[in-house]
Amino acid sequence: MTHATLEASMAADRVRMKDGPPAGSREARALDVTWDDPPGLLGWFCAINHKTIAKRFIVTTLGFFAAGGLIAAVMRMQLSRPENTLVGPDMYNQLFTMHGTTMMFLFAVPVMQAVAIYLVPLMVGSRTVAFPRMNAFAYWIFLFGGLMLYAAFFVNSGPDAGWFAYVPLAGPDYSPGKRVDFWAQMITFTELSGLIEAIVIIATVFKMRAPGMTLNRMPLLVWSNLVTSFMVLFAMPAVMLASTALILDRLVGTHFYNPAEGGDPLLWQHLFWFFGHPEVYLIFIPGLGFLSSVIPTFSRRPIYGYTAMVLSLVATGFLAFGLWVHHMFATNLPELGKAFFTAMSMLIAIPSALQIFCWIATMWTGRLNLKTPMLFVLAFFFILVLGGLTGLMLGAVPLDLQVHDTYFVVAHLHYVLIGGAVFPLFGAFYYWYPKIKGRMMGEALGKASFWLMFIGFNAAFFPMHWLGLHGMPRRVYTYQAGMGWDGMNLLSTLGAFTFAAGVFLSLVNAVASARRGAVAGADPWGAGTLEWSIASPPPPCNFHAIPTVHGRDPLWQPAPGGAPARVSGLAVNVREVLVTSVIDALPDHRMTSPNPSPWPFLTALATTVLFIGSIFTPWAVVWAAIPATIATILWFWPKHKDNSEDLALEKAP
Ligand code: HEM
Ligand SMILES: [Cu+2]
Repeated sequence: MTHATLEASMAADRVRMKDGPPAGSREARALDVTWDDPPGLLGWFCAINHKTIAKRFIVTTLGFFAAGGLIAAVMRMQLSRPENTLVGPDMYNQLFTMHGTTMMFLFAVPVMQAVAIYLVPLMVGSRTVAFPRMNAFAYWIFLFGGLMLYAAFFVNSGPDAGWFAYVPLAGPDYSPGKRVDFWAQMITFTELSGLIEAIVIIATVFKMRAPGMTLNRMPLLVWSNLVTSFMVLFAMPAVMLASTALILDRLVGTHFYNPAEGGDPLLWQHLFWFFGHPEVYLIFIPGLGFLSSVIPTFSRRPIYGYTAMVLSLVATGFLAFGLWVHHMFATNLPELGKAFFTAMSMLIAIPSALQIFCWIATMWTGRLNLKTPMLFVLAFFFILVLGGLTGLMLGAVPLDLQVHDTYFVVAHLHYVLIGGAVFPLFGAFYYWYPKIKGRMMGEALGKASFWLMFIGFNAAFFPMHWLGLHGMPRRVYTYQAGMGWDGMNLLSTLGAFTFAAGVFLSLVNAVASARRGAVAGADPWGAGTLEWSIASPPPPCNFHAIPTVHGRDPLWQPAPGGAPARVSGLAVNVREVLVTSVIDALPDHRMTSPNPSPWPFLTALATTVLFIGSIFTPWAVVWAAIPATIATILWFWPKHKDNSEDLALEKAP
């Protein structure tokens, strides 16, 4: 049956066709047509399927990872020997600012959200995310915000005040020109995207879970994304407020950060780190979720200590907001306050340690299967424990004052970020690639890539501890010969290139496997969560029949005799979804999910014009608000077809 005849027969049936159909049947085909993105170039801009958006999002964030990595390579080349002249001080300032900003704002947090947008609906047994159009909008503004930053960089207007943009350095007096304005607007922009994605994820997790998936049966990865999303809701507004106040100081002469007029530069640091410290956990907690998905599968047993794991995820989320002052020990704050923040910084080690013990218990009592995803996950233990130890050291005021702004800190932050996020993320790619692409990634290449990354990483960053303890400051474009720093710097550069070679090998692996990898079945690893119950790659509607859930690992605990294994009764030729209750996931009501639309894209375009224009004149906010408003109204304009579908569904056919 062709698309056209199928659509015609669907229209004739109105909404009488119901789902729960066997794969390959006419109903199943109809579901795919209903949920697929529209074809053609125009359809490309209208796409709202969560998997389409997530794939674009993942590719975009990985593109930024590559860009940030290239910048790091240039920095490491510059630092490989003393008194090098590859780049000058001005360029170097832009480089480390662009590197930090790219990695933190354009790669690490968004990539985790992007993966969540792909996986969460599959793991909770839903056909889509809540608010699919908002989801598409969030992707477009993220893309435009990131491109705006790089456009500025390529015309030599790259921001140069550090990824933390401390005032007064970033203020109007010390940073004239447009460089910091681009930074501030890009921050507001990407964080807006982050906020929207957080809301999309929270609503999906709370209301779209398959019947039976009570909160205490939810996969740990879904829990970790839920905790992360709540943290985003509290952390992002702080930095958006800070960057908006910054651009107001710079553009229209307000005095938020100007002490001469009653402002306070320390306000910047408080707002920034109130966001900046939790941000590290926004990167790290989804990483924990990846571990909790991969470890049970490759230990061939359910996770040990599920409840303890959930509670410690939640505890980590809360505690993360009580530590921000450990980034400000070198400022003139009261000593008692600093002592409190030292204690809090130590405290957060407890829930992390608890998780580590649970994973070890899982592996210990299971049967280990050392495939590539597992290797990346095991690297986490080694790297993160080292990073955690130096973190505890830095959390203590006296040591922090000693090594403040030296390479010791650079070593620490990379151990935590790369150990806590990049290695688990690569493990996750190897693990879910067969689901996304329908083919396996090469094991041999994967292992080679892993070892290059692991050895290269340690060679690149371990020496930095030593350099920091021997006094090498961070954020300097060069250093004099005869300081004794040459050898370690050269080693670090060689290590960085080895690491990059490992990353490149994984890229080659991914591209090659997309065509030539072994065909993966629905569940190549023998895993227990719902996404493995459907075809690889998943059909546009995810689940031809919405499953019901009877345990924590649904595929390992199938429906007991007599219990229903799936839901039926949803229409197949309308985007109808089942909404369930928050705690027990009992069926609540049916709802139609929005159809594809070009307006999220066009609204994002109008918003971008507003933001870029406002870098040059405050009037842009006024004028560009007009197209933005029109686009938003058209986005929500009711369509005759949608209305008649809703009405037809209300009359039970
Ligand atoms: C191949 C991998 C990487 C290399 C070789 C590398 C290298 C560097 C170097 C040399 C610096 C210090 C710049 C200076 O103080 O002079 C730096 C800073 C930094 N890196 Fe990386 N990095 C890598 C990956 C990452 C990743 C994955 C992240 C985050 C997820 C990250 C986040 C940061 C941050 C936040 C800074 C501080 C920037 C600043 O001081 O403004 N890096 N990196
Ligand atoms: Cu911190």
